Amino acid sequence: MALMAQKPIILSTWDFGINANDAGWKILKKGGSALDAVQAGATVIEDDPTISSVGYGGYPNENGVVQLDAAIIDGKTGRMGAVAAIEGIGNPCAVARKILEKNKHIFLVGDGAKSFALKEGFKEKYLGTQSSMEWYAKQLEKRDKDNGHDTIGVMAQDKKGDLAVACTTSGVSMKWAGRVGDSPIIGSGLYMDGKIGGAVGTGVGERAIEVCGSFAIVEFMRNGMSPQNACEELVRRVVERNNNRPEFQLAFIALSRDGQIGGASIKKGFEYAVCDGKENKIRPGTVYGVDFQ
Ligand code: SD4
Repeated sequence: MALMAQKPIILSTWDFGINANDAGWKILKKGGSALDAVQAGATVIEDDPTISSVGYGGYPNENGVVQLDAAIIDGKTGRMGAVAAIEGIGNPCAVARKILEKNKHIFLVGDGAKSFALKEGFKEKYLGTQSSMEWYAKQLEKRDKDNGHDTIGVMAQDKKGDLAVACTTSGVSMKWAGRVGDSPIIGSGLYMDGKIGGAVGTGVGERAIEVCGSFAIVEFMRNGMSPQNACEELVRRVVERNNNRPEFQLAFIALSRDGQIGGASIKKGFEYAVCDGKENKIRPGTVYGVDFQ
């Protein structure tokens, strides 16, 4: 059953989505824009060193270097910005927002993204923490066994009814240097059409890229599906594409222009936080694949 929501609303992936929603809600309740709200939600998670999959303290790649991916889309103007494999900048979502504002390019990667950020006044920062580097040292001994991932994806609708989406991540842990996941790829990790709604994903990005996951969900909604049904349909497609035996997690949440929300995942354990001002609460996504754990 589709879950109805009221304007304004903000929803974010995983349990730490509660903190992202709190930060975004401060903006929404004052009549601020969905775009500012989703950026604020992403930023608070990037800045938290205890969240090991996003921003400062995020999972390093196989060389022990933190390379971050982020993107943001404004449903009101249709503008977007994204960065991938950016090093030494703790707030990649804010860099993506700058790109959106310049409205010349959409996607900057690696060194170019970093130089752009420095030119725009962002400060260089070492993104490792004691605990992330201890974790890395342990991973070197058991390479390929761990596949940690937990992207923050935030979507909001403001009082005026405008929509926005952002996501930010350090990507899958121990990824190859230069690997780009779904999170900064428009249409894969996130998508927003201001007239229809948006979607944002989390999990193993390669599997989301293969199906243009977020774009597909928005197209399902355009064709009349509720956000919940659209997320489930996409998850079903991914399950089928992987011989009906996926051993990875992939999850999406969606928000429609008329304020409905939904969320679905392949495996158990996915949850998302929804804040409508009355409460900021965790909900489980529906599960469509087989749980192998
Ligand atoms: C990626 N999708 O880089 C991201 C990682 C992630 O929840 O979501 N984690 O593939």
